[in-house]
Amino acid sequence: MSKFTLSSNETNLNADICQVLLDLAEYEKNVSRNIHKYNAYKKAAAVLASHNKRIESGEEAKQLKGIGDKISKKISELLQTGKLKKLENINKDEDVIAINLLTRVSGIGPVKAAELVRSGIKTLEDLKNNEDRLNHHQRIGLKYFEDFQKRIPKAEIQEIETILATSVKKMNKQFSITICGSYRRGNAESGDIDCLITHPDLTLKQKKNKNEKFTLEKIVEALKGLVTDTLSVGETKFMGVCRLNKELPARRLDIRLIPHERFYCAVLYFTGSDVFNKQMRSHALEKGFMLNEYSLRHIGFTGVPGEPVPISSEKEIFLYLEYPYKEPNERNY
Ligand code: 8DG
Ligand code: CA
Ligand code: CA
Repeated sequence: MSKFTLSSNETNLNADICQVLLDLAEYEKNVSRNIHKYNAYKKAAAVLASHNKRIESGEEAKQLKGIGDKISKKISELLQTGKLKKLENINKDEDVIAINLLTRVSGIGPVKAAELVRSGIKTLEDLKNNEDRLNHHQRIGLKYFEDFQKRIPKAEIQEIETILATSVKKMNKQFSITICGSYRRGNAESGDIDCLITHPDLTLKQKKNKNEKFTLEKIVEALKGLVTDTLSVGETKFMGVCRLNKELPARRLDIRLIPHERFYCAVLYFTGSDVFNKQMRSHALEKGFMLNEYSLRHIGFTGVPGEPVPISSEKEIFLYLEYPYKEPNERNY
């Protein structure tokens, strides 16, 4: 099973082609570590997934924005022969298989995976016998390997959302939580839960004054019944594990505590998709703005970004950028 799945709600008429492109993307990310090629394959797969017609040839695919010469040639080969030599060779390579497997363990990235494979550690069994080579996050990742492979149904995230909201509002009524990622984009299933929390009194200025009322550790403490493990926790980012009940799998939960001024830029960024974000960012540049997960800033004559533009809703960001507003469920590519 590939790590990458498509986040689309509509029927995908090009699902088989997309899967091949996503397998190639995974290879570029994990093995070649070529982020440009990775992005190109991801983008092409997203474009094909949302195309409401079955693609019949590489030439036809090339007409679509986001599919270049090289990828269209691969689509040609795939459609004409029913397979792709490059992918067949990749899938035969024992080390490639091992690297792809190990990077599925939460906390193991491509570099660590390659290092493990070089020293002969290639299976989950090998990992279990070499736990001393793993850090805390990676050990928990290994422990829940099977569970973390499972996608999370929307209904389950809705229940978790209610518990998260109730628990933090018990601490202070003015806390507000938003679950972003594929869940917010309306997908039927998600890989993990991306939760953002803010509070009107949690401002950048107060952050400097170290307001102890709003530490992430205290929030996590209030979630004891839901959260089962902590992978890592800092001032602004918690990575961990939660579980609704014993009958259900353990789930990956990320919580970010965001200063109020930055909340809407964060919501936009963490809603994604990553392909959509890239598009939006380059559109912003064309309009003379720098957009990231923290802020929207005007780029002056000198090319230096100015002070963050005050933002009080996601829609405002679209307005500033003269970009037609897209509902979260329209941001899958
Ligand atoms: P999934 O969990 O259902 O697989 O999909 P997702 O919710 O879209 O992906 P995610 O990996 O959980 O990331 C959440 C959002 O964060 C994503 O939709 C867009 C944004 N994001 C980027 N780049 C990156 C990145 O490099 N790492 C992470 N973790 N998030 C990113 O735009
Ligand atoms: Ca997610
Ligand atoms: Ca995530």
